[in-house]
Amino acid sequence: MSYYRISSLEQYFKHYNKSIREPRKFWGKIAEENFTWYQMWDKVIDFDMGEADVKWFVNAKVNIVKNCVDRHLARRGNKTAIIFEPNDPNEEAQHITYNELHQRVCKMANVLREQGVKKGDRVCIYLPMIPELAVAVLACARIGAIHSVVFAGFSASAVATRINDCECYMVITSDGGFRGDKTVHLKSIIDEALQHCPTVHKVLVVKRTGEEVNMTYGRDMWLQPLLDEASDNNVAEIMDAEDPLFILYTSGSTGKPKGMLHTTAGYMVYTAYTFKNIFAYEENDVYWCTADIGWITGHSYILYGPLLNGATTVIFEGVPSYPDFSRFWEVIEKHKVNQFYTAPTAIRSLAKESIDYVQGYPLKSLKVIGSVGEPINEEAWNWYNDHVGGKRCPLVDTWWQTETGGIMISPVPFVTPTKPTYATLPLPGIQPVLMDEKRNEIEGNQVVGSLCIKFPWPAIARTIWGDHQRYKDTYFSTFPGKYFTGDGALRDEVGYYRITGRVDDVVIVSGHNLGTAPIEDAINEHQAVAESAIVGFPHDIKGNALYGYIILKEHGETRDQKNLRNEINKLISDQIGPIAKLDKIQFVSGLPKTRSGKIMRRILRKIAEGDFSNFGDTTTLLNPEIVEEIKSGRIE
Ligand code: 6R9
Repeated sequence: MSYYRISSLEQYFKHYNKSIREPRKFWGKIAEENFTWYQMWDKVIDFDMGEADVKWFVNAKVNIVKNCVDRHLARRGNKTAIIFEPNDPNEEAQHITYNELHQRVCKMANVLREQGVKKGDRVCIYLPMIPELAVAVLACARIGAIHSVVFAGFSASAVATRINDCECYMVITSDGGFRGDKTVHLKSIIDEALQHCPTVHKVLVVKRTGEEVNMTYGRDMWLQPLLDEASDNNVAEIMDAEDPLFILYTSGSTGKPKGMLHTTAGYMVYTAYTFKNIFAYEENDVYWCTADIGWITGHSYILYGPLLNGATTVIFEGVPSYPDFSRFWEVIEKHKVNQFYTAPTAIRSLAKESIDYVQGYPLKSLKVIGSVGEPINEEAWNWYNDHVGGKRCPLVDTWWQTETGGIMISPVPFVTPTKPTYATLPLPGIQPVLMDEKRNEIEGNQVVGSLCIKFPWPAIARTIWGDHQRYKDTYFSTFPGKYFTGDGALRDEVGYYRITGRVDDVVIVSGHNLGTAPIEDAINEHQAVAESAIVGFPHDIKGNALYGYIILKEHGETRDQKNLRNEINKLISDQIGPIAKLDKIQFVSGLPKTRSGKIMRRILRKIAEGDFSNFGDTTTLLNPEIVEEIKSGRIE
């Protein structure tokens, strides 16, 4: 019997129980039957949760791109692998077959090798959502270079930090990119970043906008002429199961971003398996995930998961609001999309516009609709279910993280009965537990706690690049022996999970994880600022928005507050990116602090929310009088 596909609730429980009782047999069988390997493993799993040490498919040899592309050529060579839908609806969409994708990846892989990229080297990819982004990622994986995709909305200084942290040898970028009615000038951002990046020797530039750019002699090269010269014959690197596949940065609650490292075989097996089940993908379906490849959702469920299953995956360059708010629905009709996967923030922003934008489109091709990135509120869930899913498509609310590599808790469509705002049940292999403040596991149902996972799954990140101690401290020390997600959750009377949100200092704004510490660091660089504290507060469209409490140095107090607010947001925009700008800034004379000097963010959060009831225990505050002042100066 095969475990690859769950087709009934009874079977779900059967597979789930098998995966818990005999994880080695369960994953071993899936891995053996659905992938091509150069060499099989000695052991399915080897782990020590205390040391945060996990290995899957020990000593197996494999190449993930052979499995994403080459393996399909015999049967699906002429099938469309990627549909590229440009930002401008008047620009023609591209259909790239598996044969063409193979040829393009091989050429790109040869270019990388010719430019000196070797197995294990880090390559930073800073590109808009164009086919070259997919090709660059796959070409790196094909030759064993570790890709580090940086979302093309990040500023020069944020890119530089990420390039330096993992010491990239090369950057792949473009002249610019189109997003809605804007053009983003990526090459000039890279030029600025590279003034501070001594390890970068080569920059390959894709031509997309045709704008004029500076090319540094000996370092920068246009990509196309190199591809034109390259052979399409390329021998893939033989990779160990645990060889690094990619680094992807995620915000930490303190300090610099964390370079989450994913390795090859476990990630491959888990993203393929979850894609197949969560989207009920059938051979001729067209699948579309609207995320950016710069985030984990794009890595796992635009590229790797779909391609591993020989699927047709849409890459969309644009935004939901351009040229108008019917863009998503128009694309679904145009390409007859069967599975559609997007984020609550996009749903909320579209739901507030006229219903005519969506009602003009029957959306009959849709079979499954999905949500990811943050809790989906009931109103958004219902709107999505009614107007997009037509009440006939199962809505899969998928909970997971950059660190988990793939979807962890989600309904299986046509199998698990859905419930608004609930991610429902764990996938096979996933053992969630809720923990109380005393670090005990909470048994039974109708309970709330901190969400942990108590057994490794194949796609768990293996470490933080260059800092295993931080990995251990962040994820495995709060609840010893367990992986701590940083999220709170409740388990209802039937055992369904509902994720309630972060319990640490990460705020999710429009689906983007933002650590408050780096934003505070940016603000504190302003010469007029003495200290600052950032918290999230609920926002109709973005889910959460940022509220800043800022103490000014004396000379700042005489300055025009509006100008100061603008300068502070400009600083944040330059250092991190526009997504991290503050919606509200309140200048205060002090911050509520404990005797040990910790800012009591709980109180600041409540004030930002406008909830003045029950501040909890304030007896440990050094300066309780400040609370009144902050309350009365709250920005509406
Ligand atoms: C895939 C992704 C991870 C954090 C996670 C949680 C939140 C993601 C969610 C969800 C409620 C869902 N999150 N999916 N919360 N319901 N379906 O988004 O990864 O960017 O690392 O964010 O996002 O708080 O801890 P990442």
